Amino acid sequence: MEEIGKNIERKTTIEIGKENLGEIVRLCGFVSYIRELGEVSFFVLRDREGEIQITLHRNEVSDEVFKAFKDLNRESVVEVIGKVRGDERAPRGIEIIPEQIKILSKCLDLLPVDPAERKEPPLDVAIDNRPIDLRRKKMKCIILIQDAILEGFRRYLRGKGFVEINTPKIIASGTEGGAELFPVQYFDKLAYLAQSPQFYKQFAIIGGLEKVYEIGHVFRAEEHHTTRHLNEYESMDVEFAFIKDEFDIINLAEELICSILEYVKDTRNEELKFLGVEVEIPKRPFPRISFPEIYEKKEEIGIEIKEGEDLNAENERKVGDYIKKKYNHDFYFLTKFPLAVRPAYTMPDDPENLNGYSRGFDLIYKGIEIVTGGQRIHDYNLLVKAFKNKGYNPDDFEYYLKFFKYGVPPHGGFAIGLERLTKQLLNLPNIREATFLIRDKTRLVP
Ligand code: AMO
Repeated sequence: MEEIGKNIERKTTIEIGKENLGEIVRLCGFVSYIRELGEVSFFVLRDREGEIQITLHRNEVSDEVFKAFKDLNRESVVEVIGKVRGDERAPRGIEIIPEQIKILSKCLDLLPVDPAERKEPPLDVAIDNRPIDLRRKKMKCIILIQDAILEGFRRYLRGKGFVEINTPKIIASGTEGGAELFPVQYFDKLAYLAQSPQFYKQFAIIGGLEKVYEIGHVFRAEEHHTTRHLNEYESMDVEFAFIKDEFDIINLAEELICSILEYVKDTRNEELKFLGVEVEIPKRPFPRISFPEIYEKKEEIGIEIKEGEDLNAENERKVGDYIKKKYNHDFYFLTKFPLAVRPAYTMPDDPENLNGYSRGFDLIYKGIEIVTGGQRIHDYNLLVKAFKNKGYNPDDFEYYLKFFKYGVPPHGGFAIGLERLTKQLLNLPNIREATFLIRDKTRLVP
């Protein structure tokens, strides 16, 4: 009996269809449902892609197979070798008549989250038990769609000649300003976890790589406990050279976002349908609104803001409502941020004025910031001046600043927060629902 199926390659549930009728196949997965009805019993085997019914007619299966079936319990992991048969009553019109059932690992305890339950578990329970929670179809769909976002990002950029880089996540000093750094003891020195690959992607430009991207974890020691902040998240970074101004970057970001959404729509249609999400490919160009315009139109938009101030989360959403009403668009670029609210490396709109506007921008999607970017300063003297203007001691940033002495192409880029994009695309109320394993202020495990 052990020899049956030894040489059969494993198939997944979606790889088996009516075209396989009569074939012997080997399947592996979890037992998601068991039913015994006298002469006929069945169970449902679930793998990553879907489910299939395994049917046992008492007079068709051996005693050994029937005994193995009697030992099954829900969520145990099994291997089944059997014949594909048509049955219109089975969910996909096919069922498997088992010739061998092997329990690979038995489920020993009551599950903390029921994968078969359509009702959502409370978010805390789901997060605390994510390895099991991931067995729920909804959670799996979210992660599969997130995978398509990453693949769409890579495909578009590689198609445009971008090179993937990987940079250190243990760093000597912050890059984004502010105090959102996690300290780490690095032998006899104090180091930090990277809050962005910002300086390093710029180093790749200085090195002449011209167009680069990086997908990597970043760490933010933010105190915020909100529905859109994590303390560790996946940053999808882009940087490229020989730009005229920030609008070259904005145009690329826009095309990239559309391309990602198209890829998700093309490859994860089933999952989107399950989640009840219709992906609309946004019209280009996306609406753009500058800070000077925001200040000028604050009454029309319905927000309170002083000149030179950043938009807070509520105002970001209100501007989004205004744009939605005016242009019927879910996205908008917020351009010409005041330099005062952007990091020191940001190119001033007017290089003579370090207290005015910048060439930095954000992209807001359904009222939440998902992308930040801008043109960077590539002139050594201006860069040193900008760092001093922010109150930094240039000596502390010597390891970064010194490389700007050797000729640097005009450049810029942006970063997309993967979990934020996933959350907004799938209309999830909390970023934690768009994240496999979570690091937030209260969670260091699992
Ligand atoms: P910024 O700090 O705005 O920019 O981050 C870029 C994008 O990352 C996402 N994001 C977050 N997601 C989850 N939790 C958080 N705590 C969090 N903070 C930020 C957002 C945001 O738009 N170096 C620049 C990028 C650049 O200019 O290239 C930077 O890191 O989606």
